[in-house]
Amino acid sequence: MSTTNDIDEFVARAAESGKNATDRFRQRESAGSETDSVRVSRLASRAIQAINAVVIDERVTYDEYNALKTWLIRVGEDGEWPLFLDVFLEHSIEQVANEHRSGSKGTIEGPYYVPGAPEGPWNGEIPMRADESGRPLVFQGQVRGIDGTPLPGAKIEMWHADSDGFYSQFAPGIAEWNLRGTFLAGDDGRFEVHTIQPAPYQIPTDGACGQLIAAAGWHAWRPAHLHLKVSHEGYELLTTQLYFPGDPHNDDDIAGAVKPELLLDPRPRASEDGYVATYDFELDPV
Ligand code: MBD
Ligand code: FE
Repeated sequence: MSTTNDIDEFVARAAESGKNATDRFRQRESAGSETDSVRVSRLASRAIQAINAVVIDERVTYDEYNALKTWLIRVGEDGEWPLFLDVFLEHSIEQVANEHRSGSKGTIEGPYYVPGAPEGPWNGEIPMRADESGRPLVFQGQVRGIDGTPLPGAKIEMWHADSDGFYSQFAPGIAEWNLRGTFLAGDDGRFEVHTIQPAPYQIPTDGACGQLIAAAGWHAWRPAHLHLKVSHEGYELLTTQLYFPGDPHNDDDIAGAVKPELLLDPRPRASEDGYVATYDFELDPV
């Protein structure tokens, strides 16, 4: 049952997630690389022209222009630039970056990756709370090259939301590495990870992104997903997400990051509660 307190708590914790993503991004990315001025000029000119074309086309008013200024200032104040960009732009960046691949499909990384999650086995179980709620999920498969060669020792980094839709290190009050782990494939390239089914994710509703979504009458949902980075020396790193069939938002993910190849096919487990989902990764050689 949802009470007002639950909703207040959700809003408070979700709001911090956007802001924390800005702090994390700053820690990870140094000042930003030098970009050649010809390229800067070309990209900046085209982006500015594209927005000017919308203004002329749509007869944008001073009231609307001032609303835009107010909103852009707020995106920065709320620390939601990484959230906004990863939700509305990263899918195109990823499309361009990965068009050449013939192996498994990638999709966006999103704002909540943290490098260096502790390495298991721990009997294949991702770090989780003793009373972690959610349906048990066994995620298994094999990592291969695109020619079918198994890749022993391939690294599988996995991170995902809990059954309330919160990510550790971004929403407060969750143990540091909860539902974040690094796993190594065996000699045959096979891996098995025990976790719980994540909940669908709602973009924080009380910050600047939420304000835009509400003002536009959009919904704020991403379908439930597992985030993965799969890597092996000599192969291109694969950053991807996997989704669950039947999720109402698989067809209208606000982040535009679902692809048909990324849907799992979970089966009920024979003797225990929960599901098994099998997914094989094929990595492109560098
Ligand atoms: C997420 O969990 C996510 O994966 C993306 C892309 C954006 C916001 C939240
Ligand atoms: Fe996510």
